[in-house]
Amino acid sequence: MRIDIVTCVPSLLDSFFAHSILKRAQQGGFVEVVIHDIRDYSVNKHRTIDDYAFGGGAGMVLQIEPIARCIRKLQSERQYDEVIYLTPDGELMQQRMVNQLSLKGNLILLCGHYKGVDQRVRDLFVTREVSIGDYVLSGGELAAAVLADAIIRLLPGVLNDETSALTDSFQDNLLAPPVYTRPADFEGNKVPEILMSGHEVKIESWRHEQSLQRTKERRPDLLE
Ligand code: 6GU
Repeated sequence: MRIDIVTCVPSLLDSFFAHSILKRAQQGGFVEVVIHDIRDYSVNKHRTIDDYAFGGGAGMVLQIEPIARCIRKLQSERQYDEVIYLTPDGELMQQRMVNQLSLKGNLILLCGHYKGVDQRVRDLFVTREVSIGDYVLSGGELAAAVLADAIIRLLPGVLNDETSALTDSFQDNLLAPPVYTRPADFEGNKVPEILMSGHEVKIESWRHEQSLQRTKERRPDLLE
C-alpha cells in the first residue's frame, strides 16, 4: 500500500510517521508514506496557496491550482483507489471504514487548513470525505495521521501476535477487556485469580464477559 498525504504543513506529519509501529511498517515494506507540501505546487513566485473567500467572510481558502497540480502529478504516476479529504463535515470515521480502506492499494489523503479548500477541489478530485469526530481541529493533518495510523496497523505483517489487531476494542463491536501484568499484588490490589489459573478456556470466557460488561457500562450504543 502507498499513502500520499497532501498538506500545507508537512512538518506536522514528518515526525509522526518516523516512529514506532509506523516506522517499522515502512521499513518492513508494508506501506510507503509520502508527504507532499502543497506550497511546492504553487503557481506563482511568492509560493502562495491560499486567498480570500469570494463573497467575503473571515478566513483564507486553499486554492485549487496548487492542489490540482499536486494530485494530477501523483495520478499520472500510479492508480489511486481513493482521494480522501479530511474535513469535519465528512463521513464519521469508524473501525468499519478503516477495515475497508486497509484493503485498498493506493490512497491520497488531502488535508484542509484555514477555512478549508475551494469547493471545486472536492467536486473534481475528492472521492471520499472523512471526519474523525464531532469536534473541530485547526487542520486536517492530525485527522490524516489518525486515519493513516488506524489503516497501517491493520496491514498484514505490521503487527506481531502480541499486538494483534484481532483483539482490539471495536473490532467486534466490543470494548477490550482489562489487562494486567506483574506484580500480581500491588499494595494489596490483586490481579483477578482466574488470570493466574492457566485455564485458557475459562480465561477466554472471563475476558469476553468483562468485554460485554465494559461495553454495557461505557458504550451501550455499540450493542444496539
Ligand atoms: Cl478531518 N478536520 C478538521 N479540521 N477538524 C476535524 C476533523 C477533520 N475531524 C474532526 N474534526
